[in-house]
Amino acid sequence: MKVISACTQNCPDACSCIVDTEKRTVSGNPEHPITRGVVCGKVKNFFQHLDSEERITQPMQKKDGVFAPIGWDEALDLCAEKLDALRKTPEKILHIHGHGYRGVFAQASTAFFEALGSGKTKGSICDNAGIEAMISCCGSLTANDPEDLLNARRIVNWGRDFSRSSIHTGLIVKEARKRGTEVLTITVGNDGNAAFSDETITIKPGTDRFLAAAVIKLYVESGLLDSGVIGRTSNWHVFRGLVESLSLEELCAACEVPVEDVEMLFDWYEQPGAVATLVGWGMQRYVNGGENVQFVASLGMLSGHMGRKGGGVYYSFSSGRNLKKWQAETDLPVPAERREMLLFDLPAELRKVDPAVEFVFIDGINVVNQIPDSLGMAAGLERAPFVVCMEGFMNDTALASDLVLPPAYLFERDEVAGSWLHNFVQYSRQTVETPGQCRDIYDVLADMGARLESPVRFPNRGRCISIAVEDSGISPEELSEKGYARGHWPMVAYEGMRFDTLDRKFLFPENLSPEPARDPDYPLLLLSLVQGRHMQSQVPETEQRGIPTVWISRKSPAWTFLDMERDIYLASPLGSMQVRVESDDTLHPAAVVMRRGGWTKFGQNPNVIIQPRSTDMGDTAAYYSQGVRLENR
Ligand SMILES: Nc1nc2c(c(=O)[nH]1)N[C@H]1C(S)=C(S)[C@@H](COP(=O)(O)OP(=O)(O)OC[C@H]3O[C@@H](n4cnc5c(=O)[nH]c(N)nc54)[C@H](O)[C@@H]3O)O[C@H]1N2
Ligand SMILES: Nc1nc2c(c(=O)[nH]1)N[C@H]1C(S)=C(S)[C@@H](COP(=O)(O)OP(=O)(O)OC[C@H]3O[C@@H](n4cnc5c(=O)[nH]c(N)nc54)[C@H](O)[C@@H]3O)O[C@H]1N2
Ligand SMILES: [Mo]
Repeated sequence: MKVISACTQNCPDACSCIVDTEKRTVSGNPEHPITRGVVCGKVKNFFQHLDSEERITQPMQKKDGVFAPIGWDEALDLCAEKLDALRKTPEKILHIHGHGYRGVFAQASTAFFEALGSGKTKGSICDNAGIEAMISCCGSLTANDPEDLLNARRIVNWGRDFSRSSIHTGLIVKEARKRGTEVLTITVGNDGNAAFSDETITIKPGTDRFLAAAVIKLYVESGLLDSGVIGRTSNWHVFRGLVESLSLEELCAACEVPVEDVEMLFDWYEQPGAVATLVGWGMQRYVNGGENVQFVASLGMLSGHMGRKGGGVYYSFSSGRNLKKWQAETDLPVPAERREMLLFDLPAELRKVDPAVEFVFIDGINVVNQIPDSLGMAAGLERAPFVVCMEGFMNDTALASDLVLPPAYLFERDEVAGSWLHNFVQYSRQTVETPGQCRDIYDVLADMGARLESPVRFPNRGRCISIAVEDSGISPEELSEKGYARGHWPMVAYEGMRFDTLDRKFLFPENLSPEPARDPDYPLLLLSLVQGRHMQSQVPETEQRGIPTVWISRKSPAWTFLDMERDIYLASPLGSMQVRVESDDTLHPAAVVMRRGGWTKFGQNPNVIIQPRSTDMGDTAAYYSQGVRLENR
């Protein structure tokens, strides 16, 4: 049987899927305007993941370092007993929640621990720096509809990878190109964008703000600025002063882009016709990541392309913007204050908090694997008396937990989820049976909540959905029948350059930070980029054998002195790991690329050597500012 469902993974594209329940295969829904009949590798093969022999299908408890099966009743009673004992000191409970699965029922753990008033994490390991940057300029987080890219005369792509993490944006871009749209990509290299681009500019990692500022400088000098556009900005005189104080040569040197390429980029923005600007998530994973995004957005604005058809600056939307939270309807009051710990710096936070954390609940995140300083994180969980995680594989986080509860995954549970790329809401229908004793986390937490001395109760599932869609204009019936429904947002964001700031005008950044001084012992930057075939760390164990590969350019200083016949290590001040080195001459010479997601237990996890570092905005992990070196041993 073929059933329409949808992907709820942590990916902007949020695809409408057709599941063949007998063959256990997935294809893209051809009717869906964004999915366009295509799903990516990670979803196409999702049943291999679901049906894997590596999957945990019953609750497991660790005793004396060894995991053994435990019944659900016993497991949930144990949790309830421990939570009851901490009910008067909820700060000793810590909820660590990630976006590993998205949607209305995915809010269950957040609602549950909010009702208890437990500690929680703040900041982000994903996209907050860019979000804060966009909000600082525009007053809100929104963009033109992705289908409006078809109206662009030119598209400037600042670091999205159309071949891996932005497949469906890539499909629209491909169609736009057939209709005559031209595409320029700005990248650090090692991406699959060449096939989608007419021009490519290679940039030094983490320095997009200087390139954007250089083009803005050319605008100021050209006298071609539009006074109507300037009138829609609030601090032009300050920004102009900042730009005039900068030298073009120094800006070009800082981003290592030749002045001819800066002039070409200026022409791309300046020639007649609408220009759409795409902003990737890679450029904000640096200590000045927020500023990088602010300057790119400022260029999109100043060149007159925001608030118009075929133009705009695309970062992302909130995937929840069409779906209201149902948390308020749990029957317990929401506490005014909760203890918060920085997610990207959790190993240090856990060491210093007083009183110490005694109960940790983890879901939707492989936290030991995916945050910086993985070994520090594992040690932090080791010190906590009781750690529970909702996880279907014996990954780094499960290994560090005392109790592992097996969840129902995508296609095994009902969900309603939005997207951070497009405006459709999808109904992710359960299409196959849940294996073994796996359970949906909403049911698990409702069950756990009922066992507490002072119970936590959720609204029923139907009520959760009706609350979720009630303000969106989406009918639950349409959603259920068709599998998706469009949320009501304008095709053009900030039409007429009316922003969501207080004065409705665009606010420029007022500071351009120089690149931070780097430790000369670690001269290369480690870029731990996404892999195309898998979702973050959800990688089969069988694909994690051997020594992991890194890529560098043959122009990299490391290429000249490394002896490829001997063992090679990738080292940071935090530690080192053995790697194999391959060449990729599209890469900037300062970069070392390792595809992220490998596990610590297989020696494949870059986060073992990545130090916790914050971006300038949004308390986000600045993974790509990690200095490293390659050495023979
Ligand atoms: N070195 C380095 N590390 C990074 C980054 C980087 O650039 N460099 N970037 C990061 C980014 S962008 C992100 S978003 C984070 C992602 O980090 P994580 O959120 O840890 O991502 P995943 O590895 O996909 O883990 C998601 C978890 O959710 C669980 N899960 C999936 N579906 C369901 C479900 O339906 N129900 C339940 N209960 N659980 C489910 C899976 O079992 C999995 O363990 O990692 C960050 N880590
Ligand atoms: N297949 C697959 N798809 C995914 C995911 C996955 O794990 N697998 N994860 C999802 C998630 S949670 C996220 S956040 C997104 C991440 O999506 P991306 O942001 O695309 O992924 P990253 O690997 O963080 O960033 C990589 C891109 O940024 C470019 N880049 C890096 N540094 C710079 C820079 O300084 N300047 C410029 N101009 N470009 C730079 C790289 O060349 C590369 O193309 O992908 C989502 N989609
Ligand atoms: Mo992410």
